[in-house]
Amino acid sequence: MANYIPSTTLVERVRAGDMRAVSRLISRAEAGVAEARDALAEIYRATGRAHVVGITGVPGSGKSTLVGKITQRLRADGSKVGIVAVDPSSPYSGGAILGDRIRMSELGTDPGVYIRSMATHGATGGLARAAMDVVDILDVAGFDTVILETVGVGQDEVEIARASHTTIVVSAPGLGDEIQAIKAGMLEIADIHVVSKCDRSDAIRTLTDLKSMLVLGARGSGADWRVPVIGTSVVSGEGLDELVDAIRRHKRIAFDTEMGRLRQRQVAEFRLLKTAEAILAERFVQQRAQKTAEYTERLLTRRDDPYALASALIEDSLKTD
Ligand SMILES: Nc1nc2c(ncn2[C@@H]2O[C@H](COP(=O)(O)OP(=O)(O)OP(=O)(O)O)[C@@H](O)[C@H]2O)c(=O)[nH]1
Ligand SMILES: [Mg+2]
Repeated sequence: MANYIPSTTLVERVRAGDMRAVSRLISRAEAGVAEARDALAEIYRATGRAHVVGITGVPGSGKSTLVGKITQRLRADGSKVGIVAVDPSSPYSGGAILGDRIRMSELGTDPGVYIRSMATHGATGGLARAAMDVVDILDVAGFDTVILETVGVGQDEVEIARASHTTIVVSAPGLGDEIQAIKAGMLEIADIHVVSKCDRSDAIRTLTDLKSMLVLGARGSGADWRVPVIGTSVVSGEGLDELVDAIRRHKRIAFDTEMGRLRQRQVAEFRLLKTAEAILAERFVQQRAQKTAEYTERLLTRRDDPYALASALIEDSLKTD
């Protein structure tokens, strides 16, 4: 390609806040382009400034709508906000978010806001790996806050929301199960709990159920932080300032306390393991084809057992780089 700009060249432009370079490098990170690996290594070393906020909750709980409201409030002091939505059905497109079109399209033309949707199946070599690379790029590009929205259905998605400084778990009334967070294993991971749609009369029940579950579980809070449960409504505006205030307060916990450092250590470990998994899986997929037919034959004729052959297949894929 004549006009292919090497990824390492893009890094300088990303650092300068060139959004075209940001988009290009993000696409390469998402696709797992090998050529981008050195560039992403350089990016990683330059990270550490942005406040990364994970937000998760079952589909339709109001995550994207909240992200829009949070973003507007964070923008008030000039902070730049990057949004990464890990969800193919996420209604972010061209800066517009359904349910709040007018105000979000204002955000969409705001150069201080960058919205990127990642398809869960588009990322080669691991969703977690790709999502965290994208967060890094936005960090280095100068976004003060990077919000990572993942739909709380699979373990992977929930884990990604946890790989942040501050995790928000959204529950909503009227979605069948009263406390969806329990079912999805999300109760314990929250630094901030939100019950959205508090303009609905059935929200009270969701709020009280969640609060009593938290008392029973008594988890997540430490000496420095007590996990708040915040009721919000984008209709009345209730709780939105309180939520943004909690995010800002938790940022200080994340950056300035032992609890925060411990958390970042867990995130680093998660990242190391997820990246290793992604590399392993990638190599395995690339290499296995060569021996698959031969090993299948050996399995079929019962010359070898499936465990021995599978191990051999893995060994083969690790030998070559
Ligand atoms: N009444 C009411 N409806 C809300 C509120 N917040 C969001 N909604 C509605 O809830 C629906 C889902 O909102 P989204 O923000 O798309 O939810 P989401 O969690 O991002 O959904 P997915 O990305 O599909 O998982 C939309 O129809 C919103 O308009 C609220 O505070 N009150
Ligand atoms: Mg959404």
